[in-house]
Amino acid sequence: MPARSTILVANDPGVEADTFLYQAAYRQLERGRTVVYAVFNRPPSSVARAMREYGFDTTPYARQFLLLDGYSALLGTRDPGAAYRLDNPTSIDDFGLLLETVSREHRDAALIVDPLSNLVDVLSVPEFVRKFPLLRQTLNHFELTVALFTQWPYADDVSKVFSDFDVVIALRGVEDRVLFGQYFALQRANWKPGLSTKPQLYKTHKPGGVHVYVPKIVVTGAYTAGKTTFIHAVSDTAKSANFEGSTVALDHGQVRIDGLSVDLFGTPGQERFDPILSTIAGQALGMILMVDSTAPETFDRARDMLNKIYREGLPAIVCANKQDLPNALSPSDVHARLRPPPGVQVVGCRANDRASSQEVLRRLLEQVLKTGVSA
Ligand SMILES: Nc1nc2c(ncn2[C@@H]2O[C@H](COP(=O)(O)OP(=O)(O)OP(=O)(O)O)[C@@H](O)[C@H]2O)c(=O)[nH]1
Ligand SMILES: [Mg+2]
Repeated sequence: MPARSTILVANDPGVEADTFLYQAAYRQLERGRTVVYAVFNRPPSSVARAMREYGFDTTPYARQFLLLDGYSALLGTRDPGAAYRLDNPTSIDDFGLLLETVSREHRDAALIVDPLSNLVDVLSVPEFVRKFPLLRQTLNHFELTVALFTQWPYADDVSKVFSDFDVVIALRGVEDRVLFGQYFALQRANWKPGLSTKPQLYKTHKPGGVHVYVPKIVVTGAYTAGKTTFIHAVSDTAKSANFEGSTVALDHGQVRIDGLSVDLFGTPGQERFDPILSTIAGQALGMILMVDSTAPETFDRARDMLNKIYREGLPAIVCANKQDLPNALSPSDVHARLRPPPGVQVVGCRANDRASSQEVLRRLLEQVLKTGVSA
């Protein structure tokens, strides 16, 4: 991002957005930058508290983290934790003047405005639209501005002000009567015309912050190939329904890796469960085929399972498992015998080793992200 960029995070009501601001603020603190966090709709000290829950503890950065209180004056109170106080939170002009002062005192600070739309709510859309350009100039004094805008169904069109920002990121909900998912999409970045991303589902974690959400990766393969072992090795929490050591329903694991939050679903390997295979694998965003590299007699069965789930374009990887055993075939030998579809790589792995299993998952997730985790 070029210096002095302004980013607008525009969310639909009900879609979690705070975490994006907390995470942005924290990353700036980590880089040694001063962060001015202007908050309009709740007590400023609650921001630091909420950030801590997400794992973004601001205490070590007390001198760099400055809260601007645009809330308390409305209640006639004072927040002792705030460095600045806006005495008239309903005045966009006063806010601009205060920001002028702040930016003079803290050159090259990052500014967070949580939420900018609060000024629309206390003014009116036409007045906000008329007065915003002046405030916009003040934002240029900051090294970076991240402003949140919650898009209530306003009577007038407020999106005109969006074009004054360098970057617009939309946060939307995936709805089917109830909200069951949320996604973000980069709509525009001024310095790179034409750049926009596919919608990415996300989840927020306490602690952890915003993670791109990959709701379904399916792990399949023949009986005893190592699917359950793999899922338990990479997952933070995993559940399996096993009977005498073999999976009878499915394995489910939740993984957090490299800023991603991934749900893994393992299929049983026994043939008697094949009728439910396509149900488990339906709508998968990627698949891992586990094969036991020491048991080439199972490869026909493995290929059969792959064919039941694989469709053209689905990110997929073959895991040549049990590489620690002396009689294991090498990944290239497994490839030669298994003959997976073009573009499906075979990688070696030891499912009982966390790092090795994570490596396989990473390779697959790279492909999944290229394809997009679309809502
Ligand atoms: N040496 C070695 N053993 C492994 C490895 N991965 C799995 N195993 C062993 O292989 C056996 C079967 O592993 P599971 O993870 O239960 O296999 P599965 O694919 O879930 O089997 P089903 O659910 O019955 O289809 C277990 O005894 C594991 O400990 C590995 O990388 N190396
Ligand atoms: Mg199993």
